[in-house]
Amino acid sequence: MGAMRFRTVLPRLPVPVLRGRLHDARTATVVGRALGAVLAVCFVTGVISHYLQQPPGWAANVLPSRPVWGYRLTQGLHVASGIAAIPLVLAKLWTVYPRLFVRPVVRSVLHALERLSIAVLVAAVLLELFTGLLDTAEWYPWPFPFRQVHWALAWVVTGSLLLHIAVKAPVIAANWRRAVTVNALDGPDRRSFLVGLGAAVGAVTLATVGQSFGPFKNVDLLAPRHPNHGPQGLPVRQTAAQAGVTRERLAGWRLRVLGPEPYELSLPQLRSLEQHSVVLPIACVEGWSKDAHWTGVRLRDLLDRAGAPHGARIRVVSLERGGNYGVSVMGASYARDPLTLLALALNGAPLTPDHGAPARIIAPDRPGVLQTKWVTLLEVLP
Ligand SMILES: Nc1nc2c(c(=O)[nH]1)N[C@H]1C(S)=C(S)[C@@H](COP(=O)(O)O)O[C@H]1N2
Ligand SMILES: [Mo]
Repeated sequence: MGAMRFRTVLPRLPVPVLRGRLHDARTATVVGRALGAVLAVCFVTGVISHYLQQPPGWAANVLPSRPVWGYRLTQGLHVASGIAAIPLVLAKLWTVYPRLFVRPVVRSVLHALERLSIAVLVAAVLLELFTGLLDTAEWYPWPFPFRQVHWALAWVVTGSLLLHIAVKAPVIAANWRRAVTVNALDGPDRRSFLVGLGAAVGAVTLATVGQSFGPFKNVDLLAPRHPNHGPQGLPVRQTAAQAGVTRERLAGWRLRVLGPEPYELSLPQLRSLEQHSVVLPIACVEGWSKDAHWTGVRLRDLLDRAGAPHGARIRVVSLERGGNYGVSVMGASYARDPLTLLALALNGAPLTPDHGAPARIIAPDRPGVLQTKWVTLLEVLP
């Protein structure tokens, strides 16, 4: 009896009937392949970012330190493609959402599995883009660790996306090219939709990419960082005060180098060593980056003096206690690179406390989080 009533009520639910060209398979295919391309770039650059930041043991010493702008480019692309994916995902969902209301809800086991995989894909991709976008603004209003969850979700998105593409392959293939027989009504509505979507993608990209791409820095209206804002012409993510690095803690600073022949240096002693100047970017995982002039002592000179073997990895320890950035490990390819400095000066002036005074690491082709500030100890690892 109850079931009967239910059955008669169901069809009267206000189910939207949206069958126009904006919701057809051709539009879904055109938007979907643009989204697929953008997500592929985002995934590949994200994997690069992950392994540069946390290299697996075998890779630690062989990661390339060239080109010096490599990470700057891949991370810039990662954040830009992630941002571009947001309007594309929304447009894709809008195009296909009438399919949410197809009846019967499930036709078969296979159909149920397909719907389930799409639910997983949609949930994962929305959460992935949302957490990534908020990370660019350093905003973490959730109880889980960002990096691990963002990494795991990337695989969920990629797996369910590949499954989705496989299931839809016939539909995608059939709609890849524009139908030859275009009826008189076909065209303008779809074209305006796609042009509008392209404009939205262009607008969010233009308004944010300036945080890493100099020529657009004056229009980075939506970017959380402006590359010119900050002391000494370089942004600062975490100030000395925020890191708990106080004047008292910096007083009496010395650099300790632990290796086969350990030694200590005061700041004047460090300044009396051979100084080198390099132009290298800081490239933050959050998507901003900026070139700067750095002057200091070559890390490899400091390591040679401690009798470090050429293949050794180095642990770099900051005065900063706690937090995620106080210690970094550097593989041999970076440590031996002539461009890698223990920098004492930035853009022609001694480092300010916010930039890691008196000494910080700057190395080519490395994520910003590993460019440790307020360095007090270099330890040659066995
Ligand atoms: N000790 C220490 N080193 C650090 C940081 C930090 O917070 N503490 N920030 C890192 C990050 S995330 C980046 S991008 C670069 C530049 O950060 P800054 O903007 O805080 O100077 O320095 C890195 N080195
Ligand atoms: Mo960073």
